[in-house]
Amino acid sequence: MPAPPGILRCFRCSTHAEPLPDAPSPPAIQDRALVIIPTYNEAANIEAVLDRTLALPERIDVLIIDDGSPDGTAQLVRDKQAEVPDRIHLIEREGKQGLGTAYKRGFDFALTHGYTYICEMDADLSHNPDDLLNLIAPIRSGNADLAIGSRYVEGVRVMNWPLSRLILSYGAGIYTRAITRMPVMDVTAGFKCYHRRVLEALDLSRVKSNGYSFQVEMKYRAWKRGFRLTEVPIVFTERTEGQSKMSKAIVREAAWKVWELRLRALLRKL
Ligand SMILES: Nc1nc2c(ncn2[C@@H]2O[C@H](COP(=O)(O)OP(=O)(O)OP(=O)(O)O)[C@@H](O)[C@H]2O)c(=O)[nH]1
Ligand SMILES: [Mg+2]
Repeated sequence: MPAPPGILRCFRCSTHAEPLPDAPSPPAIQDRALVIIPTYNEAANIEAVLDRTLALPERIDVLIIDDGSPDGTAQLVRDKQAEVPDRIHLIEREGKQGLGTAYKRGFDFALTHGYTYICEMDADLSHNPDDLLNLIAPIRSGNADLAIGSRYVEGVRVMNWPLSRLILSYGAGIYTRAITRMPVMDVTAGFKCYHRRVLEALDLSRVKSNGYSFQVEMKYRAWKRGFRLTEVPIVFTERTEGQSKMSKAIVREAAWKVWELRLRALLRKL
């Protein structure tokens, strides 16, 4: 039988193989966690987010993906990086390119650097860094492959949102569940933890959505591939500093994307 790529038949005998001396070595997979935080103009929040995450009782490394924030977010990250260089990573991109491409860049980094638990979190403190431990726990124990920090299990847990925003978000869940049958209450949630096997299994080049629909699409693709999703209750607090990047275009993208995903699944072209 021919040796798999990167493997050479042993020259001493024909029964066992040894690695090619110059074959690229796979990333060392360790029991390590990374939280990916995309930022655009989060100077008012980023230091607190970093401090609180790095102070957690379990080690979670941080990757910031900053899109050239004019308010100097990246410089604040670099300053903090000088204090704790081994825990903070920073990727700077030119210009605002959207959440979806930021996360895909982050996933790529996490996989090539051997992280096992790969989380997503916003930088505006709507997501409480303390909850990261509750998101990682079911993945580490093997009870789930993707944990979702959910505003809509065990009641509704959203602080300081106008009713219109709550109706939009909760309504998005009803709409998405009706079309896709995906059994998730908080479909647009962006506070999550993946086991690396989920990201390795999904073909991320097929994920084209960029706003809220990125969050819906990733959950849908993971669920369709048979991965186990679990919702962990969290309290979500509206940002008090900085500005929201929510727009009508983001809502429109999410509304039609759900139909596209369902149709692709039916045609087996997901
Ligand atoms: N790198 C990068 N980060 C972004 C971009 N757009 C938003 N973000 C970040 O993504 C996270 C979520 O964005 P928010 O503006 O809080 O959007 P939201 O949470 O949907 O809206 P609010 O609830 O109104 O705050 C924050 O950490 C933002 O700084 C982008 O284009 N590029
Ligand atoms: Mg926010």
